[in-house]
Amino acid sequence: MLIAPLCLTQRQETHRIEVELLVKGHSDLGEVAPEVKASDSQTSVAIADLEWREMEGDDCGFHYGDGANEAQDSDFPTVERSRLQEMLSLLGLETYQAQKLTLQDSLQISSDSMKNWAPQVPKDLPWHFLRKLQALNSDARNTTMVLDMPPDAWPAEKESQMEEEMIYWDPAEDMAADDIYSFSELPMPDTPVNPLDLLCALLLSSDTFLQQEVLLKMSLCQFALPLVLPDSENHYHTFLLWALRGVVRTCCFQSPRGLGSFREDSVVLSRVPTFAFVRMDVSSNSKSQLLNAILSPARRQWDRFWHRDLNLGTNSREIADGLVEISWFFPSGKEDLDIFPEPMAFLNLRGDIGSHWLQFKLLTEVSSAVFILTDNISKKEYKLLYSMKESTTKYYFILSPYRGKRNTNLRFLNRLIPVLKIDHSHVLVKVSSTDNESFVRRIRAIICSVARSPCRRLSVEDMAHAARKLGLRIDEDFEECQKAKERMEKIIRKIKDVDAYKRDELRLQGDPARKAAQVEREFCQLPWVSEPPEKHRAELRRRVLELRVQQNGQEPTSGVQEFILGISSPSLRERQYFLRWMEWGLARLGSPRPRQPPETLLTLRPKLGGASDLNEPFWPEPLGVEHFLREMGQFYEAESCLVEAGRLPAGQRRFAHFPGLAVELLLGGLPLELVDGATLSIPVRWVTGLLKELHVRLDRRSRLVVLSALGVPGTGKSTLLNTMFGLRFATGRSCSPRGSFMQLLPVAEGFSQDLGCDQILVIDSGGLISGALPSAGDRFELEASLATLLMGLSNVTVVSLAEMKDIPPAILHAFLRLEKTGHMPNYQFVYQNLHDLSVPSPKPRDRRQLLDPPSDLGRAATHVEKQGSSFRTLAGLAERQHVWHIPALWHGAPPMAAVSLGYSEAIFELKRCLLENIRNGLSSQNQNIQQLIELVRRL
Ligand SMILES: Nc1nc2c(ncn2[C@@H]2O[C@H](COP(=O)(O)OP(=O)(O)O)[C@@H](O)[C@H]2O)c(=O)[nH]1
Ligand SMILES: [Mg+2]
Repeated sequence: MLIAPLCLTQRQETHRIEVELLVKGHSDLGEVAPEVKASDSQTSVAIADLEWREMEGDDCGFHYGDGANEAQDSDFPTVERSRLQEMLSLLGLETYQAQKLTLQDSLQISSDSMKNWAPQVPKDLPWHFLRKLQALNSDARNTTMVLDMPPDAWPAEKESQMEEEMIYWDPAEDMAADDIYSFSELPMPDTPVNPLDLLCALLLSSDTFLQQEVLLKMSLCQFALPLVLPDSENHYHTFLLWALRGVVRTCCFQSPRGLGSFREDSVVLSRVPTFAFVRMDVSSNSKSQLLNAILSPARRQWDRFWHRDLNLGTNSREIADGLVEISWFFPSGKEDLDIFPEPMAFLNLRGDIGSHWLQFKLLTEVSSAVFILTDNISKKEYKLLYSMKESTTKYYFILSPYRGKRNTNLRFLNRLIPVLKIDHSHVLVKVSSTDNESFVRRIRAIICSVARSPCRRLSVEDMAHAARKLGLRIDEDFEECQKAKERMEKIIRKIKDVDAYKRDELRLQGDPARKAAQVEREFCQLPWVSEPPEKHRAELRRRVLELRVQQNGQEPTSGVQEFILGISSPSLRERQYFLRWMEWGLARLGSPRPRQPPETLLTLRPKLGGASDLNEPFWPEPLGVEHFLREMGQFYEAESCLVEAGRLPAGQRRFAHFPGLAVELLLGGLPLELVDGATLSIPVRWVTGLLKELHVRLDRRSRLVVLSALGVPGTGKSTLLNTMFGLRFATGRSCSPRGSFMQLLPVAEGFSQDLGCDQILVIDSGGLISGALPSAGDRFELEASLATLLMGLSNVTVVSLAEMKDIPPAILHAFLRLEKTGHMPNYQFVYQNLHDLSVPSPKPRDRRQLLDPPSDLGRAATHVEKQGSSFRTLAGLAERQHVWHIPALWHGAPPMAAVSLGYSEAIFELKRCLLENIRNGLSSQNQNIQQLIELVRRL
């Protein structure tokens, strides 16, 4: 069925006639040129090229280009080449063509990290984008600059365009003559760069890891993601498979029994119906706006796809034509919110299909349906689409016909209908008088019916196969990455059952490690008991040594050896690829991973937190890279213990190089485990080894500030740290790792003098502190001592709390213990609103009364007083406290929600405050690594 407006004005009447003509199939097709002969072979590069060459012969006015063969075309128009060069130099990115921008570059702390600066010149734009994106700020795509830029920052082309405009300006036309003078004084347009150009230029200047990070952050902001990155300069378009791999989504799947379950998976793996939206020649309807409307729930417009109405005065695209973007819909399981019943993907090709034929071909091969928006279907468009006659996708047209071309449109459209095997219901007319809402509803209905029918369902991985066949470059297809993947597969193939693997292959972590940790803990607690008998000490020492001898008698198993080979590859990039592959490979082991919404987790915790068995995990720990590193740590620990005890000559050490390997990974951005999540203890020799190695590697730049986040799991600690600094702590998984992890943030050389340190060591306490009550006995003791340890190491501590919940007693306890020792980190209490915006949160003033930290402190004091601590300390603590209330993370309902601007801005303010405190030296003395090693040993 065609869209036939119900109530017709005179103008609409014209369209009605068109519609009827279309339905009846009337047309005169006499003068259509001979059909283009396509060979029987499958759609291939050669045909695409042949087709457009044939068309070139016609008097078509302009030529369809960008056939696949352009990829090899050496005399590609030089205009294109210079356009990219110009854009890169305008944005200050030309230096990153040989040596690409890396993830570590983007993490550096500099004076800019503290400023909420707005870009002033085009060269600021990439950095502005990266910083805003790192902070998950939905404003990142805004390319508005605050000041006029110097004229010499303008690209030559634009200047000449402006000159032309000045010369040919006709003052008599519609401007008074003296307006010409004011014209020359008008400020330059405030957005000289199209945001899509900025994105393309930045991605072309970034290495694959930074690309991955950019896409991950963009997905959290719910921006559409680039799928095919055009590069006209090098005549290579890149399909971004690797870059998309890191994007993980949680969504609700309807089980056959009607129960919704949450599953977490990488977006490149799920096979979902895919709908492509493309423009042919010109279209008065905006594709991106239409897509945004289709994807936005009722009354809440969210602009996933950037479109020209978003920023005022935006320039046209210079280099981003040919970009294919992808966005997904994921159901939340709440019927009233879900636009579609199942996950779907949407593709958007920027630019016209004739000039981006290769991309268009790809889309027709991977989509369940293709929507073509156009105003014109003339001979050349007819021929173009005729060549798709073998295509098996479903085509739909969205027309906004020019009056004058009505008949031509109809003629060619009617001929296309049998060619593309469609009927009149596939032709929709949208003119300015069409009611937008009902039009969007109609498209959604079409999408739903296609998805219900047996349609093509491809994953992004499948799409990459198709792209490879068409001659596109896949970002994963090079040796280092593939070698790393093979190594990962070699390890993963052997893992049939995670528990059995942990037991058989990661042997040192089992009982021996747990027992050793237990005995060492006892040993450490001895000084608290007055005058322990020397005999007891010796006995404990003997037991530890026995266990370590046992451990040291083992050999690393084949899986561990393969892992060690992977991380000791001489190529830094191969090592990094290997780690990422391992992370994903291991994450998929138990997949599809069931997941509980965060709210459920939080309510479950108090019960679990009461568990008194220290070795009983709160939830099963998934197998991760940290287990392999932990195993290495145990080998090192056992060996060092024997060397210390004189039972092994230092010359016979086999694992002395392990800390060096791990530190390389830390420097490359991998979070390293500090407190072992299985034994809930610090492997002291291993950590000391790591820090010593770090000291050597950092050379003279090793002044360190330690910043930690403490709190109950699920209160958003990791999300907070990641948003604040662009780190990679595991978040949101129902079974995230239990141990605490550290990551290193380099401070820019020019800023370290000002900040007073060269590195910031960030510690995420993970799932250590469950909120156990003092009545939980040993469990509480353990948590309190771990909290003391982490806070003792820190200069700055963020205590993350859920609104309406008390401060975990273990943390309060740690405060009191530390007060006694005289070390007190600078601390901030952060209350996180763990509900989304749809649940009204208490107003700030009410909250203050609801959550009264002093009363929490009072309660804790009652407990601590028993141990002889004074209430005065606590009162002092309460006075000096710093309390933050962070707005809800999500704007809307996950999984379709974007990070809220309020959250992002609040986190930025907190970051600024923390850095300010570090700079002002409010935190206790900044230390070097040597002192930190001392602290670890002492605490
Ligand atoms: N509604 C809401 N959810 C949050 C907030 N912060 C984190 N989350 C979600 O809560 C879950 C746990 O967050 P995570 O950072 O891993 O918490 P952690 O265990 O304390 O490190 C994740 O799914 C987050 O997306 C918040 O401020 N509001
Ligand atoms: Mg966490």
